[in-house]
Amino acid sequence: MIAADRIAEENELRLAWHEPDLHHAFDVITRYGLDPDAIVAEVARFSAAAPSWAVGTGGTRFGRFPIGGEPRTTEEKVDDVAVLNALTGANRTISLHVPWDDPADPAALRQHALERGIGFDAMNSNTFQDNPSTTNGGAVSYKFGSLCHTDAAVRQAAIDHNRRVIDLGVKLGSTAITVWLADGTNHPGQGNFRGQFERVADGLRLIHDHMPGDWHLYTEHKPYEPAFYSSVNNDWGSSLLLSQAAGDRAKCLVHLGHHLPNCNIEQVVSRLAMVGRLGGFHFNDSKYGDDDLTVGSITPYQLFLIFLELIEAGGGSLLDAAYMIDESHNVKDPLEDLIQATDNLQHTLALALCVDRDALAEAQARNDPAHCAEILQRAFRTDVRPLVAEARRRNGAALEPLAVYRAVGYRRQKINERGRAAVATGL
Ligand code: RM4
Ligand code: MN
Repeated sequence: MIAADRIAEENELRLAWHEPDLHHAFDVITRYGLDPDAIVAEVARFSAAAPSWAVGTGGTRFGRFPIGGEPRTTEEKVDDVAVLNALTGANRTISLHVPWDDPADPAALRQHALERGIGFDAMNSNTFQDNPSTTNGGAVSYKFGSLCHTDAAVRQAAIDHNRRVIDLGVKLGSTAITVWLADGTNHPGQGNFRGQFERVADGLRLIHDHMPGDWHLYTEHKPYEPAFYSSVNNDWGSSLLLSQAAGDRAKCLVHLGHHLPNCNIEQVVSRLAMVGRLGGFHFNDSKYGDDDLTVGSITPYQLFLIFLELIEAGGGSLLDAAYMIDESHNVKDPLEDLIQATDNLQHTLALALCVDRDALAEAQARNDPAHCAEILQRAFRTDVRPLVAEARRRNGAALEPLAVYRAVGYRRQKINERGRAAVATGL
């Protein structure tokens, strides 16, 4: 762990410039007629789960370049997330992926996390790979799909796996399961669109009905990959139909890289929120497809507009949903990338909170697009960095998280402790 007083000590060194910067930012936002303190409080309230599979390096099908000192167990993944959260104050939960995470003693894992101030976010099931623990001991294969499969025995294995993931999540104190399926086809004519969809809907309903009353199920869509002709849950329309078929406590999850090019994602957010079916979010960024790049690094204005819709959906404060970062860190230190992703999320949330929504509604009613644009631009061009730093400081986290991460030499310590060859489970 990184001790709280070490972080306070680092913050102390930066107060000489933080305080005047913050004072200036407060003046600017007060001049907008908005409450800067409320913006800081809202940013401080925000938290995005860290996925357990992203504390190790990712890779492509061409190779993987492990950084060293990666977590060897789920407990060690929790340790890394606890360090991330100590620095950002905004990653208070971890999202597990089963069977990449398959704890032998869930109660002990829960206690381990509790002692480090980390909770368990949505659980993720995996029926996109064959693993003895998900295929009824290797009796079936997901090569031709899981819940969509033509063979009832395969569908049953996939349902059983999802139910086991829920049971494990209950023991850990999680309250949600995210179902992302690789189900689809690679060749025209290979499968029947309607038959596949109806079988997935039936399976999701059975999984949904296994959940305790306070749980939610999130359907996560993706247009292609690994299926390259058709995916069963390919877009937000299909995801909405599937969540409606699954049951009352099923909602849709929007993953930013899972849309066809040029999709108006902020409008998708508005539609799903309008019908009360927006439940989860996976953040990352992309230039070409599902690139899993750092949040806000490629299309920051789109992210700003998305946050604006999430605030609209929440009636002025951020919509209550399961927020998670879903990236693949191929060349950066995974923790450094997660620090930057979280900072970008906090930053963009603050920018969106700088939009004068009353003035915007008024300008929209007057049909004044130029003034609407001025309102958005004024917010987007505001320097909110001191507000974000202040939100972190109020959470006991670091004014400059990446600098502190480097100053304490966390990666070096972990390479010594866990070994240069330690590689985390995941993709
Ligand atoms: C998928 C999807 C899921 C994630 C896996 C690893 O593309 O984003 O959310 O669980 O990747
Ligand atoms: Mn995802």
